[in-house]
Formats: sequence, C-alpha cells, structure tokens
Amino acid sequence: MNLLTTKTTTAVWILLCFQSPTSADDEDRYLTLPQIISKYNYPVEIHHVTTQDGYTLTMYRIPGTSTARPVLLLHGIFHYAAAFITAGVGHALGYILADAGYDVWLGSFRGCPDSQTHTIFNATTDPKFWDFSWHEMGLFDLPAMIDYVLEITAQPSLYYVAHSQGTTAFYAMVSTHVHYNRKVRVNFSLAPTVYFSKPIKPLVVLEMWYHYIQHLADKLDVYTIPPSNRFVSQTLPVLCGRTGRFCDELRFTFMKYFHGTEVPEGVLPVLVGHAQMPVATKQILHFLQVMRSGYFHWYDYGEDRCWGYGCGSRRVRAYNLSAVAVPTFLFYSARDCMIHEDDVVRLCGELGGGCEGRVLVPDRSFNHGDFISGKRVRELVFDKVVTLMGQY
Ligand SMILES: *[C@@H]1O[C@H](CO)[C@@H](O)[C@H](O)[C@H]1NC(C)=O
Ligand SMILES: *[C@@H]1O[C@H](CO)[C@@H](O)[C@H](O)[C@H]1NC(C)=O
Ligand SMILES: CC(=O)N[C@H]1CO[C@H](CO)[C@@H](O)[C@@H]1O
Repeated sequence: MNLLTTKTTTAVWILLCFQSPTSADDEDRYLTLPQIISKYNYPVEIHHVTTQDGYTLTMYRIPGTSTARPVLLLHGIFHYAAAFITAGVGHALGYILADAGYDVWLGSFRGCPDSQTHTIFNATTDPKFWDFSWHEMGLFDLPAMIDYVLEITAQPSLYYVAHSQGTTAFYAMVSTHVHYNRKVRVNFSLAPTVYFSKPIKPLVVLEMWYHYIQHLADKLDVYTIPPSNRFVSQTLPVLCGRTGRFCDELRFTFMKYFHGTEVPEGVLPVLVGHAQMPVATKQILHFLQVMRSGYFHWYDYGEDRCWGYGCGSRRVRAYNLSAVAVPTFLFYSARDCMIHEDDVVRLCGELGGGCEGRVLVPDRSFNHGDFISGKRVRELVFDKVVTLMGQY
C-alpha cells in the first residue's frame, strides 16, 4: 500500500470516528437474542451443551417442522449467535433459512457472553478460562454442538454455514477429527479466514509486532481483548463517559470498517449492541501466527519465544486440509479487508476434493462484515446458499 492510500485510510478512520450512530435507540439493541426472535414471531428454543473440556455453550434453535433438515450456523470473531439474526427478518440468514423450511441452530462459541460457564473455571476471575483459540472452538465446541444437534433431531448429518472465524474453526475440526466429514452434509464458508496473503494495514502492523504483543500480553496478563484487568476496568468507564457515548462511537467505527457502507438503515446500532466482547487474546495471536507463517497450523507455544519461519526448520503441526471431504462452497468478495482472492483459491485447491465451488460476490464494494448484514447480502449470497442447499 503506498503512502497516499495509507493517508487516505487514516483520514477515513478519523472521519468515521466523528460520525454519529444513526438510530442508537433501536429497541432490539437492548433485547436478548431469544427476545428478538420471539418479537418477530418465530419460535425459539434455548439449548445448552457441555464440551469435553468443560465449557457450557448456548445454542438457539428456530425449529422447523418435524421433517425439517438441521442447519448449524456459526459466527465470526467479535460476534456471537446473534450475528445471523440482528440484520432482521427477510435479511438475516437465520430467518431466511427458517422461512425456507430448515431447522435452524445458532451456536455461540466459548467465551461469548452466553457461553461463559465452565465446570471448573470462572470466566471473570480465572484466566485459565480464556486459554483457548479457534483451535479449541474447532476441536471441542463444534463436535459437541454437531453431536448434540444430530442427537436431538435424530438426523445423520447437518448443513453447516459459517462466517469468518466460524469457518477457521470448522477447517481445524474436520481436518483433525476426520470422521466429522460424514456428519456434515455440505459446508458453506462465508469469507473463509484460513490464509491471509494480503491483510489490511492494521493487521500487517500487528503481525509485524507479533513478538512484542505476545510478550506484553504475557507480562501484563492480558488474556482477553479488551483486557479485563483492574486498570482497564477502572479506566474504561472514565474514558467512555457517563453516557458511554464515546465508546459507542469507537465500536461503531470498528464495525463500519468491516462492514463498508453497506449496512441497511437502523441495523448498525443493533449490530453494535450485539457485538461480542471480549475475545481471548489467544484467538487473535493464533490468527497472527498463521498470517506470519503463511500456512494453516496449530497454535505455536514457541521455543524460547521464537517460532515458525524465524526458527530455522521448525514447523508447527499443520492442519491437514486434504482430509476435508465435506462438499464445500466458498463465498468471498473482492473488497474483503481480511482475505484476498488468492487465499480462497489456495484454500479451494488444498481441500481434499471437497471444494465444490468458489463464489465471488458480484459487488465490488462488498466487505468482510457484509456477509452478515450487508444491504445486498440476501440477493448476492443468502439466496444462493438456500438454492445450493436444496440441491444436496
Ligand atoms: C465468578 O466470580 C465472580 C466474582 O468473584 C462472581 O461474582 C461470580 O458469581 C462467579 N461466577 C460463578 C459462576 O461462580
Ligand atoms: C492428510 O489427509 C489425507 C487424506 O485423508 C491422508 O491421505 C494423508 O495421509 C494425511 N496427511 C497427514 C500428514 O496426516
Ligand atoms: C464426505 C462425505 O460424507 N460427503 C457426503 C456429503 O454430502 C453429500 C450429499 O449429502 C454426500 O453425497 C457425500 O457422500
């Protein structure tokens, strides 16, 4: 990126910072997920499932008829199950699939506000609770959710649709626990985050500073982002002000960066209200590791704080993508700020015969977050997902 674009990006960041939220008083912002779903007259059930390593996760179900086929939807980082609902009826994938006659299951990964219970660790007081990345979401959360859904519905397999980190966790799972290939009928990856050959500027900077960030996080016990230590928990309210407006604006800015300008009127405040914070520091470090090393691998715990290509021939265990046999459709866009077309082409090529198709969204302004709530996401992505689902 040249200097001019860097400057422009910075200018846009600053401009966005001073834009005020549209209609921050939207009621849905303050409702819980089941309350929202009920409000729009859809049936909703709440389910809990405990993983092998002790995390209790919440799942929401919009049940279909007794013969409806189950679909499991998994969100990206800084989101929870609400990601597939907050954009509203006729627009959010959760409702669209329910309308199309599917039995819709929305899962929240460990660490989400509704998945913060553990058999031993307390999420508030116990740093060990946050000792996970998307690796554990893939190897523990997904199998628990999938098995639970298949048991309750008495079906042999389900459809899987995920956005961003939900796709990363999926590839970690299915390449490692290969028998789950049989339990997934077809897998739709929206903006799959597995390779990052040309990430956005802020991420490049983080990647460059990886060692410092990791070291600092270690030294200061920053095991979540934003950190939950006393300094931050005392500073944040002061910074946010009495009304919380300043922090709201920051969150809006953050969301807008990923969603482009494509969010429908009134949806952004709800989206911001239902953004998930905090996330485990390890989730981010693991992404940065993969970004640095250029291959898809297990979390690197480092050898004397050195790792990957910086450490001679040492290689961390790679996820075996050729073991992924589930028929997979990869949806991606040209303006995705996280992943590049090359990354999707590479992923498609490495999946073990499972890549049924790459679908480039025919809209040049479509960004990473638009896969959840973009103005045109229904016609450009969701309707195609529903059509393809009907063929499998
Ligand atoms: C976790 O610890 C906090 C703070 O001590 C406490 O308020 C909360 O009740 C604990 N949660 C559980 C589930 O024990
Ligand atoms: C990866 O998976 C493929 C297909 O299942 C298998 O043939 C191959 O041996 C695996 N490679 C490794 C390193 O486990
Ligand atoms: C690997 C695997 O189980 N693939 C299955 C995926 O789903 C299709 C359609 O249901 C099956 O035909 C494949 O065998």
